[in-house]
Amino acid sequence: MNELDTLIESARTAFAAAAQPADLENAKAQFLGKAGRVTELMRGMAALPVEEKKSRGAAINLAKQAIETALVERRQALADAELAVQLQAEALDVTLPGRRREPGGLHPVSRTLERIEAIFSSMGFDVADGPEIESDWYSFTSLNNPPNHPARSMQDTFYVDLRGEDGIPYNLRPHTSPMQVRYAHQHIKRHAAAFEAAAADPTGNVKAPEIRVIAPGRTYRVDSDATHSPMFHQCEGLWLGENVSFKDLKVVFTDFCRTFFESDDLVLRFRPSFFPFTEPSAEIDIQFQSGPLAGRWLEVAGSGQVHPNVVRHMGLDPERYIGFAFGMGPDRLTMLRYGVNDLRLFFDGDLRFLSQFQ
Ligand code: 2U9
Repeated sequence: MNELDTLIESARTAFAAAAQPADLENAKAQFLGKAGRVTELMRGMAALPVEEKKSRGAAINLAKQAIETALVERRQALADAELAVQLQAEALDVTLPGRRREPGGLHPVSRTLERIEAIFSSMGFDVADGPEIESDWYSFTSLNNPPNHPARSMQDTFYVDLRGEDGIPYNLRPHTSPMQVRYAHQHIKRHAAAFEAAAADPTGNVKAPEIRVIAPGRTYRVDSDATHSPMFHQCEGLWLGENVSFKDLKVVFTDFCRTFFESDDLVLRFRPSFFPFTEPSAEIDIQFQSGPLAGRWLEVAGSGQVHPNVVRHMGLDPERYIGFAFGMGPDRLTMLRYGVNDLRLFFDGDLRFLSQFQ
């Protein structure tokens, strides 16, 4: 092997030994750089006789080209290896299952609220919705709560840091009844001509449109255990007219319970009770005749004939307008319907529980 072949061979070996691009550039300098071996050989030609210079120059050039080719090949090999490592590191397993979006669904209590709304709508009730932050007048005074009633205390009701015109802080509504008082005010305004005509008619034959409304929604009380949550749901109902009686309450509520629980032989019991906003008042219990809850009396609602003071606060004459109201807890109705024994499960947001209702 001649001197030039040996040089090419040692360049190839040096390039092959370079594990990194920077090592390779250092190796290149040893052979092709200003002080490199090839440059040295070129300089050595100066001492040669003219006739030898040509062939020697051509041979050195060939050797130089061979070294440059080896360099380019090694550069490419290092770049390929680097790319291969990167591809390996960033490899995607296209056989992994995708991140699917699970189908969502309505919260069980929302399903109950929709059911209640559908049933009462079919009986001609409007559905009213309104503020959850209420004034003292709407939450308590309009509903015939005396000024010192314990429901007004901070042990029972949440207050916000904002006072109404009366100087009393606003509260988080403890029931949805204020909404029905608001609804009555709107209803009377909307049908003002009819109410005036009815009031002016000496025969009593002219009637204003009745108030028939339910108010479902969130309510708040200072209370927390397995059967009470500081935020809970209520649905109250109100039917006021000139000839609406307790009999109508019994018919409406029996029909509602039988439809809601899909149980035609379910029976109701009205038990005397007391509420400031109704007089007389009654608790409503139901009894299933079959199924897991058969035979037990279960309390599902409160009710009563609307108190004359409340009728007056709604803007109506209690000598003329009479009717009934009721209130129930959709959370409790949901527990009964699905056999859930801890109210807190509804508000923990645990999908293992919630997804069972889809
Ligand atoms: C107006 C006048 C009267 C609504 C009524 C009840 C009886 C009642 C409870 C049931 C379960 C609340 O969620 S609960 O704890 N409610 O017992 N509510 S009568 O009476 C009204 C409503 C509006 C204008």
